[in-house]
Amino acid sequence: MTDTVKNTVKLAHNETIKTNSRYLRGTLAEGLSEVATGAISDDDQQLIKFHGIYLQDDRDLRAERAKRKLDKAYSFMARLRVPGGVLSAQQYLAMDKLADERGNHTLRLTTRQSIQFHGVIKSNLRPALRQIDSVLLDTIAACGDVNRNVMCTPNEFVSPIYATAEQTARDISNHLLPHSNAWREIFIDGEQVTKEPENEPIYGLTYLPRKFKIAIAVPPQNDTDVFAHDLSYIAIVENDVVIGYNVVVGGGMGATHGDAETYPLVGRVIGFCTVANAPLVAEAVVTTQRDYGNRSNRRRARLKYTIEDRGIEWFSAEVNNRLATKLEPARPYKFTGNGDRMGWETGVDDRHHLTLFVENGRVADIGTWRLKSALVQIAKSHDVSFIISPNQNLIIARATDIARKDIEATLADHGVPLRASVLRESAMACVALPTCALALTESERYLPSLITKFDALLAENGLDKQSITVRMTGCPNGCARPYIAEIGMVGRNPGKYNLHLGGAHDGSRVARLVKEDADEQTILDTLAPLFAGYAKNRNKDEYFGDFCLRTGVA
Ligand code: SRM
Ligand code: SF4
Repeated sequence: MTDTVKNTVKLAHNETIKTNSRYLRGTLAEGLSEVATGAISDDDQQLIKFHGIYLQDDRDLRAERAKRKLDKAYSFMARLRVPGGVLSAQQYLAMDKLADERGNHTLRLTTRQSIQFHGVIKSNLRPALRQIDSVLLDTIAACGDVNRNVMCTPNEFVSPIYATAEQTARDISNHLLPHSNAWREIFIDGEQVTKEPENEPIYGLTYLPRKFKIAIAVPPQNDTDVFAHDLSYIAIVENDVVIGYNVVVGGGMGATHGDAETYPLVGRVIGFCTVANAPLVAEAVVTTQRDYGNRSNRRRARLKYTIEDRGIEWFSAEVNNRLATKLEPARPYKFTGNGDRMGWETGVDDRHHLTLFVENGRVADIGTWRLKSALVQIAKSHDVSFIISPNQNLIIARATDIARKDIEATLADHGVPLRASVLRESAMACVALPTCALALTESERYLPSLITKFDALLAENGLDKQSITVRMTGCPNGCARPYIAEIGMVGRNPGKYNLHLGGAHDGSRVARLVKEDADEQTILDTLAPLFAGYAKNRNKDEYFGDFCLRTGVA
């Protein structure tokens, strides 16, 4: 069944690209050696994603360069595969160096616990990937029609519960890793090491119909937003031991403005599996999607639509048919929120762990705020680990009592506050302009100033300590998971956003569209009376999203 595609309608062009790619090689090696252009061919642009890389151009420069009849300012974005987001200090230092030597001098922590390097020009791409390989990291399958970076509630050093979950994330990631040797051959060794034709036991020649995403959460935190992914696992803990996971399928955020056939959905729980069985459950879900996913219309090709079209009962039965040990009935669980555990916490080994606020995941030195330099100094001075959180923050893990004091002093010396306002800490923005080819408007560069205005409104109403999730994206693809925020803003046109309200505080409900194409003033005018009403009329412990729903605003 592996290489058989069941659809009889015309296949999407990407299917032909994959079929002809010789397991993800295409003409990438030749294209990367071509010095006449900073770009690569259209088909190779699709293939290179499977290796964690995108061709981009600087959109701030597009109009000016077009006027001067110049080619676009091309560069590549590379994304790490780092399940659960865990890096050693040595690996972090190598990534920082890479950003300086080959990228745009910043590291971008992503909403899926990875790091992106922007601005890598063609001649720097292979050297950059060799630097990544030299510290035993890679970018394999960080994008493309395969399983992506597996997310997990951090952090494995705090307790054995988290350690079990992180290990499951690594096990699933390894189990679903493509077997093709193309990444090493094209970017690292520069020659074909594998003489025999490879095969992809799980994916087959045509891989998956579309991207595939997996996350694990350890309640009460739903920091990884388990309801937003193709497949997720909710850890079930008894007597301080993870006994297994509830399995969630069919979540996804992406939509297209004006296309009613595409929409965000939250996933559904279909059963429980043991820890040992988790990778096999992933294989059963992935192969079901491989065999039944839509390969003709990429907009309808995610798992959520396969389940919508065929029904959750059919899907559950199909997955169980593929499993030697069937899923058991789901176990009770409770989430309280989908943010990170901000600030310091102490683990079972008495080491200290700091979840440091990093606005929209951008690690840089800007004026007197020198986060990038501070992290380098910390990595060089202490035996710590770095863990990217599911909400674009950074955990500095395993600090001793002495290191903790020094880390605080180093951050203060570099003008880096440990914390921000409650609202800012609960906010996320996707990258958008100037690098994202799909952005319709600003996100990362705009949200910080808008949060300042929201903060002022909240303070006027005595709500400055109230946690409310706010998320913004520059287009409807939903990279910062805005549709499940309590306040979601989705880019529609330059300076205009669709305003969504009423998502649940724990990320378990899709928010409702309340205003279309709203500019900043409209958004502020909509929220000001709502915040005032919420301050006066909310029920005890009622979250803002629930209030919007109860009072009919959303
Ligand atoms: Fe995303 C495409 C950035 C998480 C849904 N996403 C893109 C691209 C690669 C644009 C492109 O295709 O040319 C963006 C690159 C921008 C840039 O310049 O860096 C991009 N996505 C990101 C990141 C960096 C946002 C961030 O600010 O952190 C996140 C990287 C995660 C990672 O490390 O792997 C990122 N993207 C997400 C998420 C959130 C998640 O997975 O938890 C989603 C919504 C969940 C989902 O997939 O349903 C998401 N990205 C998309 C989509 C819509 C997919 C769909 O089903 O329709 C696209 C467009 C596409 O695939 O065609 C997209
Ligand atoms: Fe780009 Fe849209 Fe994703 Fe933002 S949501 S990074 S604008 S694809």
